[in-house]
Formats: sequence, C-alpha cells, structure tokens
Amino acid sequence: MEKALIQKIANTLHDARLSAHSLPQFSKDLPDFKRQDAYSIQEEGIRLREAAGEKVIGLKMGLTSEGKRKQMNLDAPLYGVLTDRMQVQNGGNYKLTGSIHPKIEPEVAFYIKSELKGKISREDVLNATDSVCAALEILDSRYDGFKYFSMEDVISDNSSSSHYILGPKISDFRKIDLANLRMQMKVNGETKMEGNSKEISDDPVISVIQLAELLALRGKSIPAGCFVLAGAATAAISLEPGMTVSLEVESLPHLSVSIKD
Ligand code: 0L1
Ligand code: MG
Repeated sequence: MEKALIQKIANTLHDARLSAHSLPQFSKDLPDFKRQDAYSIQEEGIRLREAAGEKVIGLKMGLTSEGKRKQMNLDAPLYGVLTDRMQVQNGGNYKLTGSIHPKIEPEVAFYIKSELKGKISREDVLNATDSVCAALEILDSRYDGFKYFSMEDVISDNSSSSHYILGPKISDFRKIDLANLRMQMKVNGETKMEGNSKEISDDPVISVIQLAELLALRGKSIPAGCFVLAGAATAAISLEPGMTVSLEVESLPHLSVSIKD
C-alpha cells in the first residue's frame, strides 16, 4: 500500500476518534489490504497521538480468547499500542462523552522490566516480568456498528483501543497459577461475565510470547518498562451510564470503574 494511502487512512481514523464519529470499514474498497499495511496504519495513528503529546506506555494483545474471536467473527490474535492518556485510574470515573460505542472486558496485565524480543519461552516472560495485575480494557471502534469485515480494519484502528484501568499489582506472581485464575466481571455488584484466565490464549503468559512474535514481524520488541494487557477472558459488554464495573480475579487485587454520562 502506498505511503499516501497509509497516511490518509490513519488521519481519517484519528479524526473519527477525536470527533466520536464512526466510519465504514476500509477493507470493503481495498481488496488487496494486507495485514502489514494495517500495522503501518496503526503505527502512523500512534505517531499522530505522540505528536499531540501522548506517551506510549503499554501494549495490548486482543482476540486472545475463543469467546472474543466468536463475538467479533475474526480469527487470530492481534496487538495494539497504549498511551498514558488512555489510562483511567482504578476506582475512578469514565465519561462516555467522546466515545462512540464503548465496551468493557476483563483482562490480566504484565509489567515488563526487561526487553522481550522475537522467539521467547514462558520462562523468559516470567523472568522479564516485574509484576502482574488484573485490568479492565475499555474498547471502542471507529467503525460503523462496531463490526469488521477483516482483521486489517481492526488492526488499522489500533485494535479497538480506547482506555484501560490497571488494578494494584503484585510482585509475587510466581506463587499463583496465572493460567488458572477465576475471573468475574460485575456490574453494580452483579456478575455479568465469568471466565478463567486459561481462556486468555490458554495461559496469559502465552499472549506475551505471541505479542513478541507479532512485534518481531515489524522489527520491534516489547520494551523494558512497559505493561502488556494480555487479552480478555470473556466477551465484552456495552457500557451505559450508571454502571460501576468491577473485576475480581482470583489471587489478584480487585479494581473498578464508574461509568458516567
Ligand atoms: O482487545 C480485544 O480483544 C479487542 C481486539 C479487537 C476486536 C474488538 O474490537 O473487539
Ligand atoms: Mg482487550
């Protein structure tokens, strides 16, 4: 794909996000849209955010559970890039103004203390991990109806990133079985989604391995000092004002966010 078209799509998605307007998917008119073109558009979109003063501090894996892939009718994991301005504090408010059709999903996150590059093992991930926490990801899509025709549409849109909430972290994560943690996402105290961390790529550590592999295709790595949202254990739910969404992940401190108009 030509640089000018990459830039044009990135600008269009950036403006759609800023003005909270949805768009038709690009893949409809681009029969030869390649996955690596989509990551180039994503990178251009991140450059636009950096030019506006945002700082990249994290990465996300998406479509890591069968439930999520079925919900979105897409077939493989993907990644996105997270900035400081996307963070909502644990226990804080999230205002719906400025979003298009936001949803929330239950995740586990890793704080990475040393670089992870290319083909790595489970032990490499654990050695490079400083701490772990439960996390909520708020997704939004800049496409009409929060629907995609292709992976390329969603990757271009920074894998539907919008906001995230990180719970308190624990550093003695080796004492727990990260691949078998019960996860309950509640709305106003009532359980709405229930799953297990095993549904995140069979083991959230595997998500981090897959992220390093996907980044290597772009000549990139997981840098020291960033955090990684490993993916959701269940399908996402739509946000409405008045909801307080909390996440309880076994053996990890809980977190919550209140949704406002
Ligand atoms: O974080 C995710 O799993 C979302 C990835 C993109 C698919 C979606 O928009 O739900
Ligand atoms: Mg997610």
